[in-house]
Amino acid sequence: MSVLIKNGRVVTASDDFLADVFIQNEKITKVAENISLATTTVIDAANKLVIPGGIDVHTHIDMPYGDIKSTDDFETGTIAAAFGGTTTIIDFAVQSKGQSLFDALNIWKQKADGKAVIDYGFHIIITDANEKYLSELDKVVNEGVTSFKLFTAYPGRLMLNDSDIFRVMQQAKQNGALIMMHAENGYVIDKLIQQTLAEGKTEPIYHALTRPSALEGEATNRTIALAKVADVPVYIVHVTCNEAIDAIKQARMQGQKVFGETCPHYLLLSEDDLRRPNFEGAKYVLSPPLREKKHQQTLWDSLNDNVLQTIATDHCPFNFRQHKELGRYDFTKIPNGAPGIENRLHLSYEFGVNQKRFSLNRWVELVSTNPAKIFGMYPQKGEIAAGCDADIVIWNPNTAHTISAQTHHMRVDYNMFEGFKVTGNAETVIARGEVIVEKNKFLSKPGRGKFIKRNLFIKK
Ligand code: DUC
Ligand code: ZN
Ligand code: ZN
Repeated sequence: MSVLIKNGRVVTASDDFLADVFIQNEKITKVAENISLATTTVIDAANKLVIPGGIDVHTHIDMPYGDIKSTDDFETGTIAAAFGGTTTIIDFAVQSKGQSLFDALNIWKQKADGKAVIDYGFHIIITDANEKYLSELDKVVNEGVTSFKLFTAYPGRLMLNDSDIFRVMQQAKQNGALIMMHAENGYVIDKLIQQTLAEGKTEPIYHALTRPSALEGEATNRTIALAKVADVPVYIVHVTCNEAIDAIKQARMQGQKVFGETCPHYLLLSEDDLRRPNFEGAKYVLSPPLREKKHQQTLWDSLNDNVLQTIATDHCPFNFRQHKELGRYDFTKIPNGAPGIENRLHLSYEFGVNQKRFSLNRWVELVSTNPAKIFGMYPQKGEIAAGCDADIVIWNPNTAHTISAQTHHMRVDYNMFEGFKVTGNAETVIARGEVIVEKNKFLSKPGRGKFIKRNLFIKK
């Protein structure tokens, strides 16, 4: 099977040129002017951008949460991702306490197998740093799971103490894996929550008010200090605020290998959304919380200045009806998380590129190339060149649409960006050489996506 993309404007993290792209057997085989090879499928990309498929390195699909689970499974979630121009995701397998890392990984592999329509990898969330599981780390890395998320929040559930965090970092130092951190001070947050509920304050806004940005700054600083002593690189997930940015910037200026991610909701929404009437604020309950607007400019600047390197979604959808409503009388019972997998490229293109906050090349770098590089998939993914996987989005920069739950493909009953107007859309989406989305139609089948064995962050 072959595909020829004619007359497009090829935009990568580093280049911007007019060329044709030839695809054969899942790979890009040629990028050049005026290719005239025989093919079964020709796509005219005149006046459109030809970019590497988006890579979302932060999703929670089919994730158990108390008695419920996130509403997208690997079929619905990855179809929605594809409609938005994302052709690879990295989801989080969660280790329960007392569980082998391999068991956790296998559970998540089974969730994805036969369902995912785009390629996927896994990080593992380590919640039990018992030495017997740490010894598994090296073996899991050999299976292509080369990044591990830890938490400084949620004591008794997901949190590791500083000495366990340090032990995992030491193990990563030995095997070359990348440590990712959810950085918020869990002990202090839990105390604030206890005091706030005791005062009878139960509305969604208190989710944000009990998780102040200073506590994200503290935990980010602490994480960076521990990584420095362990001498490992560290990736801070979902960065939201000035205090965390200051910590990352300082460390990077001193030459420490610290990377950071933010998400569209921190760039475009704020604490004010949690104050929406009729309990609608619950739609915006996620962690770390949405912040005051004053943090947004810093986040945009950091994406431009390379203090932050990636935009991911933290896609973790729960329905407003029935799920979010569990917390109508107690904000701590509102399931934590929100949908976003479908709109990452739309929003970052509109508010980043169209509104001149960063360049077209930087956009590609933030949503595709850097995620591939940091998470061990480059140049297989995140690039347009001969030999790379043919994961390509033909982006129409002129298509305008209004984001809405009425038209999105995510299996959830609301969209945080309802009513946002964006220009730019993934018109044709090619995943390993197969056209899977064309003009708002999904053309493929569940189960075509493959597990990607990722390389180490540090080559051994
Ligand atoms: N952290 C995440 O990354 N996602 C959902 C909730 C959380 O605390
Ligand atoms: Zn997190
Ligand atoms: Zn997350």
